[in-house]
Amino acid sequence: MRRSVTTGGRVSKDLASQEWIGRAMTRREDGPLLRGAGRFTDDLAPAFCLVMEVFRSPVASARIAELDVSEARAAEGVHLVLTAADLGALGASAVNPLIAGAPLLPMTVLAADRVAAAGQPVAVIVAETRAQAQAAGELILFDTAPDDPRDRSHPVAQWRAGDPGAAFGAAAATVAARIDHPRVAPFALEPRAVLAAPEGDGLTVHLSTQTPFRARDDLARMLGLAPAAVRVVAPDVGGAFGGKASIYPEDVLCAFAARRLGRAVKWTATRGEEFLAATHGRGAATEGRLALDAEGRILVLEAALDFPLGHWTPYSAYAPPSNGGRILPGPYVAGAVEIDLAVRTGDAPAVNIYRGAGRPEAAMLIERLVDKAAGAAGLDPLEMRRRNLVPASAMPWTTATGEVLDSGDFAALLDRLEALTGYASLRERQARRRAAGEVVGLGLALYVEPCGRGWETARLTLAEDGRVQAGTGASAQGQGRETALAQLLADALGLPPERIDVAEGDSARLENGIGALASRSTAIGGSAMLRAARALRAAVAAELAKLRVNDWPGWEGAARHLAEAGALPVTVDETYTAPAEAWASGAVLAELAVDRDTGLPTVERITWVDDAGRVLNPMLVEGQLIGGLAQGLGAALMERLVIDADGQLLTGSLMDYAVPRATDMPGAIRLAKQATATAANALGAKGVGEAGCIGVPAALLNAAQDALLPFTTRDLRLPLTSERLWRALNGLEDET
Ligand code: SMO
Repeated sequence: MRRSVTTGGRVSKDLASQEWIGRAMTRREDGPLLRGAGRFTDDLAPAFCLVMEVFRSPVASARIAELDVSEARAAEGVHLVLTAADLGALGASAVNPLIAGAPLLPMTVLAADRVAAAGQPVAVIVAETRAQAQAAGELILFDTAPDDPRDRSHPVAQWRAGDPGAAFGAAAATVAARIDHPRVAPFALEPRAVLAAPEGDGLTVHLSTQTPFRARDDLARMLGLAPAAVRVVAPDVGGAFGGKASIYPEDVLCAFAARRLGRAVKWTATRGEEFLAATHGRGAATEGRLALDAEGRILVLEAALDFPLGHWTPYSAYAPPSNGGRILPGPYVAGAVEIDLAVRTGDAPAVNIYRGAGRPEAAMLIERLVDKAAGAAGLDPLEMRRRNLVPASAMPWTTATGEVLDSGDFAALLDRLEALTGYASLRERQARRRAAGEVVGLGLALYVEPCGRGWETARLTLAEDGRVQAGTGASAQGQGRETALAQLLADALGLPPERIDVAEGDSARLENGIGALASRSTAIGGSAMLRAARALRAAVAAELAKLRVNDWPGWEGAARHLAEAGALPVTVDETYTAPAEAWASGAVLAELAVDRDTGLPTVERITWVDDAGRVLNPMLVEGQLIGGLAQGLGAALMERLVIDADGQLLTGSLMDYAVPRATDMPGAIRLAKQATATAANALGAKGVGEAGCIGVPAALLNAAQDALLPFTTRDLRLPLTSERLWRALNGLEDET
């Protein structure tokens, strides 16, 4: 038989054809979702399932003086009430130690002596119905005494390169910027939900999660079970964005209650609980300075970054601060750097990853500084960038923070953006509109999006019916992964996609896996699948050879031969570890108008050139880019969680917290692709999932500052609401 299995590792050798990859195939996932036949965790209603409600502290920073649940326990329909005293010793939640020596604060499942944040779980009630559980919650006696608020800053990391002091001394100009990122909600359309059911000696847990295997390991450790005794299934998941990447107290409590009662128990968050008690995103205070030479080249980048953590550290809590520091130079050559990173612990809701996870914070600070530097150097912002970009010929490039940019052509991104937008004529048009009294700005931003570190798993089975069944550790929450991997496998195996089933989101299906996060799942999960396809071809060929079938009979023929010999199913497992991190990149131009009388911002157009390497399905990529753009626009223009001095969340509903709606989207979005090759993974793919949250807010902030340049040069505060823009237009200070 002909076999194309090689050891060279070049992607082309692993693909029998290139017929399906690159096609804008319709998502196979969409039919059931559009017909209302999707099955989310809250849709699952096993017989005799009980309902859990969480009793939360109404205050922050307080000692618990009284907690009496006896009346609640006796209430109608109530099966169980749990307080911290009832839990006994639980295992600790895990934290990814991305920054050596940084404080790790395991979750408090139920507050025992002290509450740090309002909304922190104090007790849970398990009852026949939600109404009964809520009524019983009213019977809980809870009294607190105020305690001093805790707030502590911890210096955790520094990046130093070159001689920053000397560079500042020799500088022709210096610029500084400060950006405070509001806390925001990761805001998945589907709130968190968990359904735990006893299963033999263990548990089956349906969970709205982006990391089922990690949830399995965490639940097992915290409940004192073997990982194999816990099965976590992520059914349809309605978005996650980092907010469902780490285990929560409610997940542990639901599983604990199900084991205690020997009954299925379900908990579904309300929207209010999501704002209050799901992890938050962003919230960092960032300051930076650039020193420039006489030609506008960056001599040194100096920054102080202060990232909030809150009162516990979820698994990925250190991803935002770590990314915020290491990515800060972005696509630019910075001769020297001096970056200080601190994290803040204390009485506030926990902050975890949210789409971008430190990348947006880094991009916004460096892009704002570069725009200010352009002003100081008397250069157009586009020319300023051109002078400072890492050249494609220098790839792989080690940045001043020690990161290795594997690939990319930033100058080509900028050239393409300039050509697509007719940049020079846009500047002329802006001048004409300004002269006519309009408030209009152009904002540029480049970004890098590191993605695809680490490992992911894949399993392939040639089944008895001749179909290929694929299982991936890279789960999905609406990305269309099943469609994309079927396309990849179709080319890798030489089979039409309809003959390939793809499944994800079930810890029983594979030994292990990671999930969907960090813009990594196509790059790493796809590479694992590519290697599994190679292994399946080899395994099937070996089985055929035993039967003395030496000419490749095609997949149907192979299945027939092997079925007759009783040799099916044939299953292979692959764990793929990427040899390096892939760096996606892009360039964005935002055109923004601000109403002179009301301050209302209108995003007239976004033009965006993105480099994601090899693309499996351009329609899915476009969906990721536009979805990320919407969330990036929300962060820049409207989203802000407000916690007052007493620790009360003032923005706990959609009446108070603005998320972008269809009418807030730009008047026009123009997307263009550039693909530079990467050898950082077998597939040659880079990420796109977070790109919109990274480049778009930075471009919008620069556009707003540019629009207001005739009125003020002060650093605008985020989000760029109409009130703030109106105040800036009228020379008034911000009120809040
Ligand atoms: S913020 Mo993403 O889900 O790594």
